[in-house]
Order: sequence, then structure tokens, then C-alpha cells
Amino acid sequence: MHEDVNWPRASAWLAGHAPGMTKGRLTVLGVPLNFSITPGNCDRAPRAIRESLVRFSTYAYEGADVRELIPDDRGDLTLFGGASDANGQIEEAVVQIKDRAVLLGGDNGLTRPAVKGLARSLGLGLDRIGLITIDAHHDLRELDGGPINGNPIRGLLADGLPGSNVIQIGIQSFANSPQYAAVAKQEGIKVVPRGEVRDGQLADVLKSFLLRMPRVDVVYIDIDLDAMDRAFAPGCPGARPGGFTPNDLREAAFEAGRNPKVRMIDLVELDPTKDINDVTAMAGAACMLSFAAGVRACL
Ligand SMILES: [Mn+2]
Repeated sequence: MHEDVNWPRASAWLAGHAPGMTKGRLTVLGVPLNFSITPGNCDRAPRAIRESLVRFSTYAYEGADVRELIPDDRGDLTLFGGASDANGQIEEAVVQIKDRAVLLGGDNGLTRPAVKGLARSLGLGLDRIGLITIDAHHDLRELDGGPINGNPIRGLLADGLPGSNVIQIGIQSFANSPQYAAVAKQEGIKVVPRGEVRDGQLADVLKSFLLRMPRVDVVYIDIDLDAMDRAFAPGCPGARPGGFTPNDLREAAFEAGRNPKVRMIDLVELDPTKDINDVTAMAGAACMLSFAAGVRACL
């Protein structure tokens, strides 16, 4: 690969090889959780996203160079046992994170222990945490069979997160059931279906909701890459036609970074064995870098 000292690679930054004028910190943690309803290999996603960083630079035109953040890359968690064991291991790892952070999934099941870990790390009850999901699905399935990628939000409600603290953006028709839509309604979750977000307006919608969450101290944003159109997310088994574009997600991730209340985001549901030409992995990597640029821009 051609190297140019004037073209800093994002992969070198994350590896700590691109020291600059550091103004802040960002933690990155790989969470290779793999207990999906559709069996696959989401456990390989943290590596795929990290590897695709070699094809990105660190420079953003929003007035930010992510080299001005010290990366605290904690590598990928070693998860063992069943799904409940893994949930406990994820929660304990997230409790240790003190800076703003990106979690590289893994399947969407990681959102439940991550939100709980975030609350504990700050000494807050779940009632003080806001959760925004950018996802084609409610993820409100029943909890009977234990934690899976289809029920993290249901699990958090059971754990004590008030439904009124939850906003779900990008929920798609023909990708959900009336039963789970009813659960969202009963619990007071704010649901913004994909059709209510005009093309190119995802970041603006996110920004307006972030301004309207005064009752919570911090916000966690779960970015399920299957919120993208299937054309842009071949690596996400749950993606359907009609989703967002990679640029929509990038802009939203930047907006999330720019708001200090957003302490943590996750990027989930990529199965690299289903991806085509790294399309989905690179979209995820771009979201991570855009969040970092937003974090830098608000310092
Ligand atoms: Mn999901």
C-alpha cells in the first residue's frame, strides 16, 4: 500500500501512531457478541471495521482532524459462556469506560448491557439515561429465551429504563410486527418510522430530539447498520429496501459527536461474511470517524 506522510491513515491514528495536538479523548471497544436470531458472524465485525480504517484519512471538512483526539483503543472483548454471561462481561467492561466512546459490535444484543454499564459508570439510575435507536426494528421481542439481538430494548425496559426515555428513529414497515409496535406504544416509546424522516434529514431529526431530552443527564445512541437501505448494507441480514443512506448515518453520527450529552454510541449488526466489497464495514467505519470528528468539533 502506498504510504504518504502527508496522508495520515485513520488506522494509524487508532493504533496510536499519529500523535498530533491532542485536545480530547475517545475510547473504542470491540464487542464481538454473536447471539443473533439469524445465525451469522457478527463477532467478526469489530475486526472488519478496524481493517477498513486503513482506507480512510483522519481529516474532516467540518473543521476537525480526529488526530486531535487521543484514541483509547481497548481492543476486542473476549466473550465466553452463553448470552447472559456475555451480557455480564460487556456490562463490566463498559463500567470501566470514563470517556466518550464508540462500541463496535457485535450484534444488537450488546445495547442492553452497554446502557446499563454506562449508567453504572456515571453512578446514574436508568431513569437518567436517554436512549435513541437508529434502527429498522423495535428490538422489543419477548425475553423468554434470554438475551438476543431482537430484544435489547425490551430487556432495558424490564431493567427499569422508562419507555419515555427511548426514541426509535428509522423503524420500517414490513420489518416489524403489530404486537411489538403495540409494546412500543404502551411503554411510551417515541417511534419515528422511516417514512417520517425526509431524505437527507436524519441528522436534523436527531438533533431536534437531542434538544428535546432535558430530563435525562446523558444519551446513548444505538446505531444499527440495518437502518440503511439493503443496497448499502449487504452485510446486515436485517436490512430491507427503503432504509437510510450511508451519508445519512454519517451525518447523524457527527451530530451525535457534536453533542456532549451523547456519551456513547454503538455500531451493530454487521456480518462481514455477508458483506460485499466491504460496503457495510466501510459505512460503519465512516460512522465511527464521523462521531470522532463531532467529538473533536465540540471541544
Ligand atoms: Mn437492531
